Amino acid sequence: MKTYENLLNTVSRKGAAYLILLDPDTTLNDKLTGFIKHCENSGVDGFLVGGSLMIDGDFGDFIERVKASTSLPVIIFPGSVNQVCSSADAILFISVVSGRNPEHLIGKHVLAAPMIKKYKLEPISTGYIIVESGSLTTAEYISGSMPVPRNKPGIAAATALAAEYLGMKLIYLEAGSGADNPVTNAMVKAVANTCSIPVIVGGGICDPQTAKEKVQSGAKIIVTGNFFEDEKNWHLIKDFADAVHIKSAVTV
Ligand code: 1GP
Repeated sequence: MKTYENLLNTVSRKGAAYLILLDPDTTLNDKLTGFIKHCENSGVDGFLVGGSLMIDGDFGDFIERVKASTSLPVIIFPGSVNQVCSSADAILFISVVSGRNPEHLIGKHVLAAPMIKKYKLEPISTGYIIVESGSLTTAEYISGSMPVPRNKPGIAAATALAAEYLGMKLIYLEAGSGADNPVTNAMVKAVANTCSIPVIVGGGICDPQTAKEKVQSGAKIIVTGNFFEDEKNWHLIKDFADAVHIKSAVTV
């Protein structure tokens, strides 16, 4: 449970943790190491690595490149069973609890579990709630599941509570990568007030103020991906990290 406990420590010290999603299909090629160093120097707390398609290259190689570039936690955010590999620190063991597709509730897990054990990866059981965000997202399409309506926080809260009662360690409220709209503050509040496990919020967060609002609504981990695929935005990474770290801001 080392990586999970590290995350909880970060949340308790800083108020919330800020993770950057690295997608091997879209992230930066020869600029990867520079980007990771920039993230480290800007106060990012760790990296999620994963993608829905994995069209190019080798996922294991990509993880090794990331691990070689940082001492921060590197956590697999698997788009498929092929993305279970040995060199990461942990893997989000995701069940798409917003959907009713058995493959994403238990099927893929049966295939992945023996590999996770063999590689001695730390599995972090995560209830993944896909939220409708304006137009069909890759997460909705690939998982073959219906999202929670964005104006129904009660459904998200009940779903998250069920995931907690099933023993999951994190809730991930996902609007989808590149979402038109992030998950609403009302939904983040409803879920955070209902559950006692940490809530991750990601998808469509494109400015520090929005990240801060999600934390003020109760999110404990913020994830951004797409926004920093454009190098022109890199100078804002520290602003995002500072916005997420609400405790640090108060004590400085
Ligand atoms: C997607 O929540 C992550 O799974 C991040 O989304 O790429 O829109 O920041 P963005």
